[in-house]
Amino acid sequence: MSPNNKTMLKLYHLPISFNSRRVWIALLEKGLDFESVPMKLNGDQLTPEFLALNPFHHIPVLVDEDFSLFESLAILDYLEAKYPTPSLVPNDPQGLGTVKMINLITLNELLPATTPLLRQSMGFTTLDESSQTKAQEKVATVLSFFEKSIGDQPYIVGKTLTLGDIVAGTMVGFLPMIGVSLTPYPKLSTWIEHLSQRESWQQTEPQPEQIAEFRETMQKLIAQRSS
Ligand SMILES: N[C@@H](CCC(=O)N[C@@H](CS)C(=O)NCC(=O)O)C(=O)O
Repeated sequence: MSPNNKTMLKLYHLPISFNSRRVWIALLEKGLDFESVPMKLNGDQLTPEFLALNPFHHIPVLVDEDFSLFESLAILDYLEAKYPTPSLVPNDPQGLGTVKMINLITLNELLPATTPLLRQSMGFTTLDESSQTKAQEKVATVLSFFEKSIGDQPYIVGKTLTLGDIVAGTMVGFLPMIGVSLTPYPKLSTWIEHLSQRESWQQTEPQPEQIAEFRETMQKLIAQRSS
């Protein structure tokens, strides 16, 4: 057991989900021991036991003894406050605000812009030309902003790894898999290359069979929700 960790944390997650991968990486980067509870989202998120943890039936959920929490960004804040070493947030006001901004841009701008492209790449939908262009333009706006934010630094905010790298880096690193090239963004490409050499990234890298299984599960979920 890590010296940081007196009690066993429990993470309900789906290893391929961005929303849970960011929490998983933060736990690894902090050297925290935790029990992994892999979910399939094949209905296991709708059991009374899971709904008692999260009535919105979403992973990830973190349980820390008698306390439980959902919403990945809230979980990251909790982990930082409870297990501050090593720190994953800057201690100056500008750095802290910038990390928060990067995280919110990722969730509020990049994720919605990416979703139609992801659904198309998984074969769930076919976008018309105008929707495709609109989605690509929105993604490009975020990537250009991130490219500028990195500048000549090794990480997205400063000289050390922060939650900004974990939240934005896991999503940006996935974009080539859905047909978004990072070639026009040399600084982002170097940053992703650098992040993907970390043990926490390698340990949590989605595997092709998990992607295939996820595709099938999502197809069923979409069919159920549209019927
Ligand atoms: N804003 C939430 C989003 C969580 C979320 O959407 N999780 C998806 C998987 S990526 C889920 O659990 N879906 C199951 C369902 O909708 O029933 C977070 O950041 O934790």
